[in-house]
Amino acid sequence: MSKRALITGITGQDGSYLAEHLLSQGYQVWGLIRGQANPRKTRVSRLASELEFVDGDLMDQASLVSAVDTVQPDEVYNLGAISFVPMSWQQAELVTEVNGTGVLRVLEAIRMVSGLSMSRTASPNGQIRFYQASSSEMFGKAAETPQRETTLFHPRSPYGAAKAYGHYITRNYRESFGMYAVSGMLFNHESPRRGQEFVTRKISLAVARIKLGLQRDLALGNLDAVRDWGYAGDYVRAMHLMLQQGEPDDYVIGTGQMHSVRDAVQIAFEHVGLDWRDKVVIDPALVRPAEVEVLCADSLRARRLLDWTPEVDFPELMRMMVDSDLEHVARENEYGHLLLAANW
Ligand code: NDP
Ligand code: GDR
Repeated sequence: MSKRALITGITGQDGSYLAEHLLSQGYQVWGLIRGQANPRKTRVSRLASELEFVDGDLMDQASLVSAVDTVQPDEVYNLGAISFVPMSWQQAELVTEVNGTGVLRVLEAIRMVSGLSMSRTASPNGQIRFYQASSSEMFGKAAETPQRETTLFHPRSPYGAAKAYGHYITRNYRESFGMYAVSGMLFNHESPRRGQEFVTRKISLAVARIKLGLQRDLALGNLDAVRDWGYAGDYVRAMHLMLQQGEPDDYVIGTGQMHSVRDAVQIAFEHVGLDWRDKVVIDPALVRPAEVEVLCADSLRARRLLDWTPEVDFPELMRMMVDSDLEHVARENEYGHLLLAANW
């Protein structure tokens, strides 16, 4: 019998790649959809014949219990979140509710549907396995680089602090109720499906528009920020592998390669034969109140124990995103803005 997976955050970048990966592995996949007529549902429309949907919201406990009860999943992947870090200073309470308490609500839904309590903990077989989308933002201003599973957290945003809560409560439910509950501490991962507010996609889209004469320049914040950027398609394989192990545990996932925002800009502009220095302007309003300067993963443990390796490197990833946006922008220019809005 094929396994059943429930994914929160199905309309996001990772949700779509994970759904594709699980379907290719023979899973039956359900996506949690929130809101009335969520317009982002169209983003997974090309999978519509294979995917199933169930209503629910990370803000609403009863809807999560109902979703888990309806789907009776073998695996739950909690990818739903407000994922844009700057928004977490503007709506700190909401971000804490969705990204922090929301994790607790999914764990509680699994606990209730599985009938677990302080006197009845999970047996190793037949239990619902849970994946939490933890983040390198929890490391923040880390005391060591690269960061590994044992590196202390020092979150620099309400987003990072909420993710740290989600991380700890996942571990706590593992230890309290014997649940197979794990966190993937994933470093930045990108793709042509990345939201347009994130820096790599903002760059690839601007480069395409500038190349096609539709935009004059690109405003950015801190060009010195350094990240370990990988490809989302590689990272969803790691999520799945984490739920296939004998014992539940948390893993750091990244490439181990560091690049600055300036590097990203340079690679993208060079790819279309332009000099970035003529096109990039600095907007101080885009600099964050507390920046995460450097992140780099030591994912040796995942490579060894999960047998996971990333396949796409950063220059290749940036070029892939620029090529994809050149196509989208050309079509947008021809047919109007609707196409780019539904760009994947
Ligand atoms: P996206 O921003 O692309 O997607 C976020 C998803 O969360 C959307 O499907 C959105 O659905 C959903 N969502 C938002 N609020 C709620 C809610 N109240 N209830 C249910 N669903 C909700 O994120 P990514 O795909 O990039 O990231 C996936 C997860 O991984 C996130 O938790 C993110 O924080 C985490 N992460 C991401 C990294 C990255 O580099 N991409 C790195 C490390 C962690 P809707 O259509 O309803 O808005
Ligand atoms: P991040 O990704 O905050 O690391 O979170 P983002 O792409 O937004 O920023 C990366 C770095 O680039 C700098 N930067 C800019 N960022 C944006 N968005 N726009 C700009 O104009 C700009 N100029 C410079 C930022 O200051 C930052 O240092 C992502 C999200 O996916 C999170 O959900 C996830 O948890 C982490 O990655 C790991």
